Amino acid sequence: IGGKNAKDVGAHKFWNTQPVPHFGEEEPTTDGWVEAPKPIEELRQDPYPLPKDFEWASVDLSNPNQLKEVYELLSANYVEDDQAAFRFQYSAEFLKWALQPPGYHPEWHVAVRVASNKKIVAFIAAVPLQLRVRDNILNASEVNFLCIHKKLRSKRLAPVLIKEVTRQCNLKGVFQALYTAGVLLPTPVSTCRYYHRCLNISKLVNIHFVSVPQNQTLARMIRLNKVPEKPRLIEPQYGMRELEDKDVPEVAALYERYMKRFGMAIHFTEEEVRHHFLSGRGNGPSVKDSWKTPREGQVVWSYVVENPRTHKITDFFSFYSLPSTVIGNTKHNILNAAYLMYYATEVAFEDGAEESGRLKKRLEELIGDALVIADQSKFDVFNALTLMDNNLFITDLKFGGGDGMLYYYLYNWRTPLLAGVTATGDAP
Ligand code: NHW
Repeated sequence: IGGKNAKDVGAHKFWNTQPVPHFGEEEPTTDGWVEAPKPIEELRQDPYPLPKDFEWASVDLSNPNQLKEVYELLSANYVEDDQAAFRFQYSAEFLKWALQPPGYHPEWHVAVRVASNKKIVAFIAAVPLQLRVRDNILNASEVNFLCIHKKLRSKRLAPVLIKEVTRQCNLKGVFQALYTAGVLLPTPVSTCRYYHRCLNISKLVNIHFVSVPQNQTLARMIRLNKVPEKPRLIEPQYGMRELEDKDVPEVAALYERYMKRFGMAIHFTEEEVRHHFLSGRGNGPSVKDSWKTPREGQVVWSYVVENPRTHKITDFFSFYSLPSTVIGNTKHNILNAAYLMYYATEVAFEDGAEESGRLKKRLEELIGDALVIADQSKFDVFNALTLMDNNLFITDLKFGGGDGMLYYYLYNWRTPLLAGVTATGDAP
């Protein structure tokens, strides 16, 4: 910590006041809070003051009108890439899925409205989770969807939103949080790079997501990136199929066991596994050949491999849909992107599986099939970060390194830099 960032010391007026490790400090050697938790009666009871003309509101995402208001704020004002060519376009279904997990608190969905016309101009959200950081299980929150309307930028409103959501978390006895950002702040616990597996080459070239390398032609690029039409493991002798409700206990156990491989992981109860892997799947029953036709409003794709002989679940993988608006392209206005979520395989627990390359081979089979399913579901690109075991398959499955980084942060928790989370992530 420090080093290259030493120039930033003192530059973060807001973050310098917060219980996070600051740039220039020694890297922590032990784990623990920065600021002790406070008893509830010592906490600030009133919301932080907002500039005049604005007021706080908690958003009820079960109310379709309010959900739409948040969706519209984010569609027009949320994260863009450095060139302002793409902007995340989370769907309303996605927002409900991400922000209403088991045990969510409506008070943690914080909006700022214009007092006169009630228009939502800023938003920040937190959801509860149990986070394991090395050997500690933290009763924490995950903060996301911080967004301020473009017309209200650079007015120091973000610190007020962050302080207010912190206050709401504290009021429920939560004093630690996990958050990620594409920008470098004090101080990441881990750093990941985005990797992209191009599927719809001609569209990706047309919208300037990628370009044809000088020594190549478009036709050759298309040929090189072609994926099979049918997932391999879907053949009955392998036993891959869509996740079903009855699999939840086994998948939860396999997830838990696999995630022990990494220094930091979210702990999921069975109810949470059901929510994150099943409930985001949209309407309609499980259909035969579902891998060819997404359901309406489908946010998440989850598949398991059931050993046809023992009927045990041996593997699973999942990915979610997060489209981006293509800014200023006349032919295409949406980039359909799939993002790799969680996966696990029993192969990881076999002796010597890593050294012998068996784990790599199995992950290539699983994620290779995820690519096929995503391609059949008309995704243009499949994204993954340099975390978990992703470095074992990204190169051979033809992912390419992007320019985007994702920094992982903990609020009010010190821990030495986490290597487990970034398999091949470059240090900042
Ligand atoms: S990252 C996505 C963030 N959102 C966007 O990028 C959307 C487009 N941009 C905007 O809407 C995923 C605005 O530019 C935002 C900043 C709102 C980003 N995280 O109001 P000012 C998340 O949602 C600091 C944290 O003038 P603005 C995670 C910045 O460093 N801090 O700026 C969210 C500066 O502080 P400094 C960020 O451009 C995690 C101050 O804000 C930040 O009008 C939140 C400037 O404020 C970011 N992404 O609005 C933390 N971007 O000290 C949760 C800028 O450097 C912490 N800043 O002077 C945990 C809380 C819960 C604890 C529970 C115990």
